[in-house]
Amino acid sequence: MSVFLITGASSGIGAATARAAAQAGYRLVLAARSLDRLEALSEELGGPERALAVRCDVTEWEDQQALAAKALERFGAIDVVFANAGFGAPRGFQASTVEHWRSMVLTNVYGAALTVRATIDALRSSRGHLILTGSVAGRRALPGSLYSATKWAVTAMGEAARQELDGTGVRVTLIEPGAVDTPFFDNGAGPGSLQADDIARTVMFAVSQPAHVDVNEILVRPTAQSG
Ligand code: NJP
Repeated sequence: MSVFLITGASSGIGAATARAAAQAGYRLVLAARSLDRLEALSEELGGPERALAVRCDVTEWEDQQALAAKALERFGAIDVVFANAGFGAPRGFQASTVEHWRSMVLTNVYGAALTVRATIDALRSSRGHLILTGSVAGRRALPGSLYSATKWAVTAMGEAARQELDGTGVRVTLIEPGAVDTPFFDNGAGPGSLQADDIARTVMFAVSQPAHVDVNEILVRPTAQSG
């Protein structure tokens, strides 16, 4: 059974993808800061032999190294890495707080890079698959949105990793969601938005392609999203 590691697995897109991957027969490594929620999900997916819950703050290099080490210790390989942890901020260059900005930039950009750094040797060994959660906002700039700038960085990171890994057998996919109804939004994503399961299916489409097919980007909007 192949091994699927997910950051931001305690909620939303990450949790939905964990359920879809378990359904497809993967063993899971579930990472986030909320260990209680990860353990509940692990139980739901068959317990720690099937889904290992690991507390990991993606902005902490020690946590990321320990995450990769625990995954390898438990399962012996890592086949898919889904660097998905992230969050947003209110738009406006005078909105939010500088502390929130700092945390968002560190999580969305530095955190994703640390996940790649911590797992890239394991991916090379398994000829595995790296998936990053970018955004529609990483493909077009949103007004007053530093969040959008962090996701442009993720877009670049995906392509940078793809070029570094070219020829190794490792595939790299950027998932670029539009509005998805998850706790990402304090007050819901609005009517007609995507559900986390819609993005989970997209991820599973990319990973289930034959080894010679690398789906590099998938941008998914709700049918009714203009921007
Ligand atoms: O949001 P949510 P989504 N270290 O809040 C984790 C992107 N996206 O599923 O640590 C480790 O349900 C947090 O866990 P916890 C978005 O930018 C979304 O929608 O326990 N984990 C939770 O599991 C993000 O990259 C939309 O609090 C950390 C998860 O991240 C990804 O989709 C649109 C962490 C967030 O789950 C998943 O977001 C789009 C840390 N330091 C892109 N900080 C959308 N929803 O519309 C947070 O284009 N997490």
